[in-house]
Amino acid sequence: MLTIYSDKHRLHHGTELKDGVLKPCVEMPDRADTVLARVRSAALGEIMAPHDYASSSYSTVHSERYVSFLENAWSRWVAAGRSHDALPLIWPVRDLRSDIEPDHIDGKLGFYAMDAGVPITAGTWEAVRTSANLALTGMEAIAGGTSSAFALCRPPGHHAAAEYMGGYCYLNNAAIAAQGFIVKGAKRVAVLDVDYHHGNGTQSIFYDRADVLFISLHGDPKNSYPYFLGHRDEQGHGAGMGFNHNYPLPHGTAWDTYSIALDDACSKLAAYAPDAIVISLGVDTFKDDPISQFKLENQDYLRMGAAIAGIGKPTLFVMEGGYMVDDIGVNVANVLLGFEGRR
Ligand code: Q9C
Ligand code: ZN
Repeated sequence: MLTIYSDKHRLHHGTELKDGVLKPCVEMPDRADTVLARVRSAALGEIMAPHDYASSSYSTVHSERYVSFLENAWSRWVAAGRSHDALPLIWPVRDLRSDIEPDHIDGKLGFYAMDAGVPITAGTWEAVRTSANLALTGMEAIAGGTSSAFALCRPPGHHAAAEYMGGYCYLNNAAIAAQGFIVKGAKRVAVLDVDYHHGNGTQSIFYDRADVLFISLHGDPKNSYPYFLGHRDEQGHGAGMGFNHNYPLPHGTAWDTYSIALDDACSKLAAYAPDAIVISLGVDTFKDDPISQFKLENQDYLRMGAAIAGIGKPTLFVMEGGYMVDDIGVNVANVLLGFEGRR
């Protein structure tokens, strides 16, 4: 399988507010390095660099003012006299106004963020745009006839919506790729999100559309981040009604339960007959993940890949979460090897 990768992810490493303390993000550069090392040692296939794309390529799913905010946030922060990572500290919840964008960077950060897990540093924008470019490059390879590809994205993307960042995500790489397929002429595209956390950003972006099916398997939001989206009754809106499916699963879910939901999701995907499938590939469903609560084992990821291959469509894998650094290389490669019918 073709892998698309860039070292530029290393430009992004920041701090998050976690357990009441500012700490280095668990979403760290070592993650991508481990995955790349395993892609090499498993001889998965060619590794290529991303093409460059203009910022307007991301405005297919994000608003122009949000992309412009991301591009300029660090220089605004520095101009306000700050030198540590930029983090939001105030949000326009419920009856506060969100119809007027603040001018001050402190107001903008809260306006465009859902939590304090999205630090902006000097190198963040370059890493973020390169991550989206990896997904676009993989999409173009598949649109050009390649049957599958793996975009080794970092930072991840599925919590980012049209106008907000959150959960280590800034641009929604999977959504940008899915929309890219549509722009290139696909009639229907499906996104299957297997990250432990609900893909709230991707759901939000495609919620009122029938041409992009979104299916997510994740920790029940009653007890797992992002808490405020991902329930079973969210099935789409307007033309999109019936094209959004959530499978919230309890803490402790292991392969026996997970695979039943995955098989059901794969049947829905096959019935939709998409021209292409985008997999939001998080492996934070692993039993030893430090921030998640499922119990999948190394070998289960081979089975996950085989189940996805069973749908039989051109497939773009886009890296999302997974924080047990020692195992994410093995687990990601197992999905890709399982997809290819290799062991
Ligand atoms: N510090 C992904 O797996 N943690 N994101 C709390 C505030 C949220 C996980 C954030 C975990 C987000 C892509
Ligand atoms: Zn996750």
